[in-house]
Amino acid sequence: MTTLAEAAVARLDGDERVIVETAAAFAAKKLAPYALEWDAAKHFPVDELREAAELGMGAIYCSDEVGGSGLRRLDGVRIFEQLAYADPAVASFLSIHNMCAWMVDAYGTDEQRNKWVPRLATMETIASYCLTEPGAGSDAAALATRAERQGDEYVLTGVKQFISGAGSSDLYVIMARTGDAGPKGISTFLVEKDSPGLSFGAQERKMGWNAQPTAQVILDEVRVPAENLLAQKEGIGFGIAMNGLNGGRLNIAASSLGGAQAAFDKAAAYVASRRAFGNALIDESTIRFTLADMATALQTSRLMLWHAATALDEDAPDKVDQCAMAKRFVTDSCFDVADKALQLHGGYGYLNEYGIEKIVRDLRVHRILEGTNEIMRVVLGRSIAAR
Ligand code: FAD
Ligand code: 2MC
Repeated sequence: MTTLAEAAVARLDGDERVIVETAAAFAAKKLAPYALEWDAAKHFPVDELREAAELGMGAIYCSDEVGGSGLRRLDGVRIFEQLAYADPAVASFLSIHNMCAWMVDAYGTDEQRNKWVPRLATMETIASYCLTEPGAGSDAAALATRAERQGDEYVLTGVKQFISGAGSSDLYVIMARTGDAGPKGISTFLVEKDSPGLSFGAQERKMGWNAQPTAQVILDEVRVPAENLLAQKEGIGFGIAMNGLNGGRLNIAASSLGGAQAAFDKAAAYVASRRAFGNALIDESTIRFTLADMATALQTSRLMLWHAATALDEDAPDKVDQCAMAKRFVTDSCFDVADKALQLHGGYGYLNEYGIEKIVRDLRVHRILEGTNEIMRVVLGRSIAAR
């Protein structure tokens, strides 16, 4: 049987298909067999991430002139769907690293790009994105971390909350205040892990995303050379952070899609073999209707993501709206698909060994991070009201 996901891939042209199949083969061999083990052990698979980077997945849409893969956002969402089919938590971390790499490539000076992007592409340097603070989550422009210029250095003080990769990553892309209150007073800094004054909070104990660390990043008068101010320009950090998140939101949604597709495939196979009341469960019309709705939600999500990714590739005027809409719709719909897949497994879906409950746990947070789904509605609502 050809699934809708396989049919969508089969229609791609030669190069596009090779990219997707490469990601799928890597994920099936290097991630899928270990996903449950890494979740249980809270193991961050750095070696496998570096192997993914060897295949060009460390800097997917960075320019090839500085070591990136030079691919499109459209290729990116297809890659993250395949990786997440095996492990949404690992795929999502790689998506955050890619967001950071893109921010350096897109906004860095030539010196910054030449220094950092090649190492980010190989993942010799792994990066974390630091926007959220204890007192500023959805209202990100209210962030309080300060960066004071002192001679040829900046001194950073503050706390970043919920940072994915914290403690493991080598480079922290930090949004900090150099000016007045509000978005225009924010700048972006590249802070290396061994900087004196930089420390990390205790690892958070989480519902999902256990194959990657999450902790506070604590800055106590961390001195960084002025050359680490991204773009060598103060006051544009909020725009850099938001533009990074447009693509990040799509990749997180693609990770939801991959996870949900895996849950759907497991459920479809399960109800075909499970018998009750004298028949296979798949012969119940209500179960077929459920599967039909789940398949429709997956395909709608995929098409919406491809459309939004193309809007980003083309720098379309409505790209922010398209990304917000896709993030909201895909992460909600795919969570629902994964939850329905769990339900179709009955009590077995609740057991860890079936691999469904992990997917549900991992996908739940996609409705919260990289901008909550309420904030995605705020973004869209503002845009509709301004028309
Ligand atoms: P709040 O902003 O306090 O929101 C609480 C609730 O109020 C939410 O439901 C929200 O939607 C709602 N709400 C807020 N404002 C409005 C409004 N105007 N209208 C309607 N509803 C509203 N951040 C990083 O910077 N880097 C990371 O790597 C990172 N990784 C994360 C990993 C994990 C596992 C988690 C859980 C979070 C991570 N985050 C990261 C933080 C994440 O982006 C924030 O949790 C998220 O943006 C929400 O912020 P908050 O938790 O402070 O919630
Ligand atoms: N793309 C590009 N520019 C954007 C943008 C986007 N998505 N969103 C806002 N901007 C620009 C906006 O156009 C404006 O620019 P200008 O001054 O040139 O007009 C500027 O940023 C300020 O925007 P607003 O006036 O809308 O600012 P406000 O503070 O009212 O609201 C809001 C901003 C709510 C949209 C923003 O704070 C937000 O997205 N919050 C959610 C935070 C978030 O997503 N956190 C994720 C953390 S990372 C994470 O979770 C990981 C797992 C890595």
